[in-house]
Amino acid sequence: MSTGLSLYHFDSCPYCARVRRALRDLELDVELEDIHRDPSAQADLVAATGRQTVPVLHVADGDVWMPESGDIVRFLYERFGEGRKPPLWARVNPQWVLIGAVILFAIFLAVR
Ligand SMILES: N[C@@H](CCC(=O)N[C@@H](CS)C(=O)NCC(=O)O)C(=O)O
Repeated sequence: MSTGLSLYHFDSCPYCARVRRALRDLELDVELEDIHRDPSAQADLVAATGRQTVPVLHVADGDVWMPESGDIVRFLYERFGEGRKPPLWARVNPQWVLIGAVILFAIFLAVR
């Protein structure tokens, strides 16, 4: 069954990885549009959203373009999770993981 979903993303984007992991967890069949490999996907994204920032989920039903990895993950679990809540790893913003790692590294350097 087609979900009518397309994810605009690129490989090395940590916010995109968060969404791709949720897609795998929910076993959803989603069209992946890599904006670094496919100039026409990038052009479609810019035409629709006015921005090049990814991830963006396109929902064919209603022609909705949804940015923000946190909003996308919440939407996917609400629509397809059959009552499941997003797991912890899906709720944590990758930016906070990076900041936490930098702080821990700074503490390590200070006390060693
Ligand atoms: N708050 C956004 C951050 C998205 C973001 O910063 N994406 C980066 C790649 S990881 C991007 O598209 N940067 C390109 C740009 O801003 O033009 C989210 O959670 O989805």
